[in-house]
Amino acid sequence: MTLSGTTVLVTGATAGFGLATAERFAREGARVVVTGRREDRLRALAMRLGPRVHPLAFDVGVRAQVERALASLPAELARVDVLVNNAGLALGLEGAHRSSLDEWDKMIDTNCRGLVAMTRLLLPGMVERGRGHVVNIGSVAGTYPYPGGNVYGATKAFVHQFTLNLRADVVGTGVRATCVEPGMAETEFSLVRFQGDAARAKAVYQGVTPLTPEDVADAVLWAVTRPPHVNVNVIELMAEQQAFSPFQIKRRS
Ligand code: NDP
Ligand code: 8X3
Repeated sequence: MTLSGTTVLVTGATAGFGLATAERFAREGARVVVTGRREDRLRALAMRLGPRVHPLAFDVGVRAQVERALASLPAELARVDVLVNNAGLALGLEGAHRSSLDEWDKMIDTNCRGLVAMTRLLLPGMVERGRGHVVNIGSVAGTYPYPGGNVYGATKAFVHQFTLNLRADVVGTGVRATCVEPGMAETEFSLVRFQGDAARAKAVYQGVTPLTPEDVADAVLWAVTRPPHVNVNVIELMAEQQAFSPFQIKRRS
């Protein structure tokens, strides 16, 4: 499947998976709309990758901004063929009884509300044209619980189920939906989670070869470039050095 003539919109393209995915699709010949809040990074990316890359700065968690941004797209970019809903974040690693409710709200606004708004606004055009692909970035945290994962993991469980329910709704229309669910990967993710504490963020990847943003971009590209009769529902990938933990048993002394 060739990507030239295809318009791809990637949310959260200023760093990490989104940046690698935007670069990858641009290299493959697609027109790419790159989004995020940090406009300077988007402009620099567009300058670097050339005229097929269009920067569009907005906060995905604020519906009015999403609506305004999408309405501002020039006609040739408004027909989005591939939507990569990647923008997202984890904040904090406290137990649920000590977490910040503001941080919980922010994760829900970005990871769930933002993804839902993007999808709802772009999906009708895809269905009308009989072609399109929504790729949602979930996480292994949506399947496997871990201490402090509380709302972050729950938002990713939402992303997983929303993707499957999307499939149930658009089946047979030519529109596809995929959830890509990575494990630990070194990006700005931990820096954001720990509010800029670089030492704490670095420690997360100590002694581990984590996934890279390019590994995730590969998975997205692979799902999108399957023949049109194939829908890849879910891709779960982890670093070889990451796996699942046993149940915790707190024994009475
Ligand atoms: P990064 O922090 O490196 O990148 C996150 C991207 O999301 C940035 O481009 C950021 O742009 C954007 N973003 C965050 N909040 C908003 C917002 N409110 N509006 C618009 N854009 C926003 O993290 P990753 O690349 O690691 O994360 C990408 C996705 O992958 C997330 O959904 C994350 O949950 C998920 N994930 C990450 C894993 C990991 O271990 N790294 C593993 C599994 C899933 P800006 O700040 O400019 O707005
Ligand atoms: C990010 C992966 O395991 O740090 O979604 O939660 S993890």
